[in-house]
Amino acid sequence: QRQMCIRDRYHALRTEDAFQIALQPKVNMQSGDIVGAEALLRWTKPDGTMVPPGLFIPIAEASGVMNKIDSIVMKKTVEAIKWLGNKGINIPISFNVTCSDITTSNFIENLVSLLSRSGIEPSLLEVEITESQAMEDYEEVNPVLKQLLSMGIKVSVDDFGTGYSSLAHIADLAVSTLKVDRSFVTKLSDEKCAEAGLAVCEMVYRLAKRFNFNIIAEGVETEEQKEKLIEGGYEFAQGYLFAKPMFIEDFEALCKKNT
Ligand code: G
Ligand code: MN
Repeated sequence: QRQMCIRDRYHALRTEDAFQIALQPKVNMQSGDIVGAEALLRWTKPDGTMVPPGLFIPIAEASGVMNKIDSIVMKKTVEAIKWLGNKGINIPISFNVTCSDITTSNFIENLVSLLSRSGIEPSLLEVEITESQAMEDYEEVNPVLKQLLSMGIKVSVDDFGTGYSSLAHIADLAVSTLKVDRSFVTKLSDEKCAEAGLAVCEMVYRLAKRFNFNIIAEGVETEEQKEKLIEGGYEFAQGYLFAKPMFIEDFEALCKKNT
């Protein structure tokens, strides 16, 4: 079974087309406007079946091809920005990186050459790194994030609130946006821990305001969560309540419908 999976994967990597990205909208909760999107990896096997990321990412990591996959996502994200731009849709699209990715010597180099070849505005590109990854190797990662910001690329901290060690560095963290972790949003509609969830969401909101970060809530699934977030001052969110990740043609249609 596992053997088969690895062989499939090599085949997929050679073709590259087996990997697609799906785009999940980021929205203004009040107006419903789509203000951005996150690119999420999808793998279609040669037989046409889709393999969920939860299954293939651990395998890719274990077999040391995660870097290759991440660079495919980066390339496809830039292609998506260009494709949407040609249709008159100019909104930032983010992709996820790991700390081992961005601290390799050629990450910035690759990105610079990709950007210049594509001709897209750097401000339409956004990098997401999890809080725990950013903090694990803070001394090495933060300078790279700073470099991205100086190139005009946006940076988001993903799963914010789960790696509390970042409080030590919050003032110097080179990022534009905090993405409040889904677990806190989920708690907002769970009567057993709604109060704790709200307290964390409010605290992160104040932190963001105090240190001039943008803020977005992830994993919003219910109206109740949305209402509480709006009450807490949140403007932007991402989650199944608004839209699931979708292929680019559907994303284009949704953007067109919303304007
Ligand atoms: O850690 P990160 O935010 O990059 O994770 C994104 C993952 O979360 C994707 O796999 C995406 O499909 C999933 N996701 C996005 N919105 C929701 C949501 O509202 N609920 C849940 N359970 N998962 C979500
Ligand atoms: Mn993410």
